[in-house]
Amino acid sequence: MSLRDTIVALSTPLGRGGMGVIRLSGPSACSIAEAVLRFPVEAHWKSWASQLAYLPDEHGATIDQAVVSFFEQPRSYTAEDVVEVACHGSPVVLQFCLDRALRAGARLAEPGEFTLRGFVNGRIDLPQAEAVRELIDATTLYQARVASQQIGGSVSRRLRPLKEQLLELISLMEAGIDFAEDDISVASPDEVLRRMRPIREGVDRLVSTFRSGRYVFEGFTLAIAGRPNVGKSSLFNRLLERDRAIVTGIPGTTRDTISETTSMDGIPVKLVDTAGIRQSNDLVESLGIQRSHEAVADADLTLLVLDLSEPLMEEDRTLLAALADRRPVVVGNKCDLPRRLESNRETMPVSAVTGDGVDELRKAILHRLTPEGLATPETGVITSLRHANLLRECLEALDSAKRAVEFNIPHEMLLLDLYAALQPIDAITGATTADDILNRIFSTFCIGK
Ligand SMILES: Nc1nc2c(ncn2[C@@H]2O[C@H](COP(=O)(O)OP(=O)(O)OP(=O)(O)O)[C@@H](O)[C@H]2O)c(=O)[nH]1
Ligand SMILES: [Mg+2]
Repeated sequence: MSLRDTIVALSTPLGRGGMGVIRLSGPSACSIAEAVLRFPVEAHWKSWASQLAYLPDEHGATIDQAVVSFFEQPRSYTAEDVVEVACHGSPVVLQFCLDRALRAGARLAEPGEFTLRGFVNGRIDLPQAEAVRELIDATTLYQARVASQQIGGSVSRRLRPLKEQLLELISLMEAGIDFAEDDISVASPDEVLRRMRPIREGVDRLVSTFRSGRYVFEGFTLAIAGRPNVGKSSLFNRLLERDRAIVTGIPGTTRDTISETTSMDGIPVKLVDTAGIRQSNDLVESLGIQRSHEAVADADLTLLVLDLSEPLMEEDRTLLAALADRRPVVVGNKCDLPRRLESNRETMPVSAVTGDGVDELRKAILHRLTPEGLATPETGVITSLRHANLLRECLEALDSAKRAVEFNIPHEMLLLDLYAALQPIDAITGATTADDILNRIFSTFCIGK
């Protein structure tokens, strides 16, 4: 794939619509647009301005009117000349316009190539480019907000000062080794440790945002479990805000697991209603109960539902014990009825029928999953597994560097660890060159003045 030629693509979805936009990017964007379109007066390419044009067929008859916008390099999405042709959104017209552009010398863009060019031309960095896709794929406004912050550079903004500190430390150590005879004092172990600490803390803090960052995009699975008739399906419907599952007063109503997706505070949640768990001789019911156990095992979090209007039963006790190590959120349902269950403070009283306590329950669920609170988009959140893994690699290397200092291992070896810590950061923000380090040594240490 050459990045020199001029590419073209339909930038709006295929199909009929009020408008459709065809985007050209590359050195011949303007001349190709001139070959495809007819301008009433001569085309004038003023950056960040629009002009009217006509799309003629082979015989010169007008097919459509278009508004043509021009973005002169480097102030464009790709940092190349970009021309956007906004026609009416008719698939045949748009296809015709696209074909004409191809015949005039443009190449059909590969998926994501406009953004790739923005990255290759240094307009945006890798996390920003990756976030463009997350923004387009966003299914909740909260996701869009987080992605948009990342397009604005929130990840790099948080990484940059850490990388800066790491580079300072590396330069300091390199200088100590390379220019030892020039009276450059070698950094003391305490000094090295003192400089390493804030870097490690910063990277660690960023990695910890991944937990909630992951939930932002992938959402989480919430299983609702309990013995029969405690109101699991009623609670499922209440959380879903519609009557999806069958509710009756007959224990054993739900036979199979049912799942539906909703959102809590902009986070996608897959809710799973399960069959009430008890000893059963009925084949169908016991198969359903088997599935309940599987649903609980697969879930990120389980709501264990009790019935406050009845004393605690043997089945409740068994479930409380069986699920204890999964730390379920224990819910006391039917709090609207006279109370006959002594529960501890951890049990959240709710009523699936009146809705009492449901808001608090939602909060408790989110709090349980992201105890540090949902990272606000402003603070910068790591949402990509790739970034999280790279940052973990960086932490490991920093830990190994710390051990090297503590064991008084020679600086040459320690430097290897520091470079190993720098590499994954580079893989996110873009590479550091030998010049970056040399320049730093020469500028901050005034060697060879
Ligand atoms: N008063 C009151 N009744 C409730 C409440 N929640 C559920 N019920 C009633 O309890 C009965 C059982 O409700 P379901 O939601 O079907 O219970 P379940 O846990 O799904 O039962 P199985 O599917 O059989 O395991 C129904 O008659 C509901 O109307 C509540 O908060 N208050
Ligand atoms: Mg049910």
